[in-house]
Amino acid sequence: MARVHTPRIFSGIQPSGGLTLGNYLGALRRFVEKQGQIETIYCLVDLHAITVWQEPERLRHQTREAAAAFLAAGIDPAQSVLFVQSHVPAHAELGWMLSCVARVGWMNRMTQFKDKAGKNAEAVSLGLYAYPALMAADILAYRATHVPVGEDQKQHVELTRDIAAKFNHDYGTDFFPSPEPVIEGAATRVMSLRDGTKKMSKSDPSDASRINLTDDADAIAQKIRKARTDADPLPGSMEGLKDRPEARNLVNIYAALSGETPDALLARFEGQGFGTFKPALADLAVSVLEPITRRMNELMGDPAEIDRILLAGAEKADAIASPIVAEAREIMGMIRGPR
Ligand code: AQP
Repeated sequence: MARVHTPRIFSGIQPSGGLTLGNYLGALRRFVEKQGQIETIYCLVDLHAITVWQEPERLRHQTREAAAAFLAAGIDPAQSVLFVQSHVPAHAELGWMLSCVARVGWMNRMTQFKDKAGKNAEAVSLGLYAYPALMAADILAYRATHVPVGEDQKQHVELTRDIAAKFNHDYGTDFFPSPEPVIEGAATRVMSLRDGTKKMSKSDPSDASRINLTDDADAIAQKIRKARTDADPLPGSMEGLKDRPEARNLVNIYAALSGETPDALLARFEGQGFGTFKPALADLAVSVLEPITRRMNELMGDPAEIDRILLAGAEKADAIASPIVAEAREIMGMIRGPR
């Protein structure tokens, strides 16, 4: 009989910069919603962050700040495991083992690598290329069954399924589950405020392209006021925004923040211009984000407490992942070692 895998969520965010509204709506807020419904394991993936250059002091700051964002957004360390990837050696170890299962041809199809490497593919780090194998290890080290992510990470979760299937097939086992990407809500792909065809990203060189979770009310209002749009009034439904990516993006952000459907929102704003819509969006964004930013600032006042929470989380994560990776080693034919 095929093995039944216990439902378990794993997901992570890279501390490769300050978290954005895209990370919040596409990932963090949904991580909080899942808490209590199912076992939840959340990770600050610093080993992924170093696939591109990180100033060491900044990386430390960004990792603590990302932890503060998780806690401020509502992740409760008593209900979820919250930890830093590099604190649990199982990730790097299984990452190597799975990079021997994954095929180069599969990696070559990863669109995020192509986007990030651009014309510079020969000069980027080997880690950036191998990133999806490490991400597969992050998920499979916990035998997670569900992975809440934004749209941009769907391909990597699908690759994880391929790697799990090949491992299971090659070794004649059903050891790893086939994890499902969970992509839900109105904001699975929040776009840049400067270019509606580009994803909002923490590493975009333009700060005006994104709302940071550390931005104050004035900065949020100013970025929304200056967000690129067009001069046309809003239509009565999303159908009318097919060729207006910037307008569509702002409507999706509003809907995700207010919990309405985009169509219901447009029914309210039909015929109005961005002169009316943008201030309403700014007020809404500030009302949702300000309490989170305030709490983040309070938490950042006590970094030792953040470190304590993360170390306690790492112990719990290690207790789950380490025996799973030991068993995977044995399946692969390695002699049982000290761990
Ligand atoms: N713009 C976005 N809209 C919706 N979801 C998003 N996510 C990221 N950007 C958006 C989701 O956030 C989670 C964490 O992402 P990540 O930190 O692992 O890396 P990323 O996807 O590459 O995000 P960034 O902000 O663009 O980081 P950099 O600039 O460092 O590459 C994922 O679930 C992601 O889908």
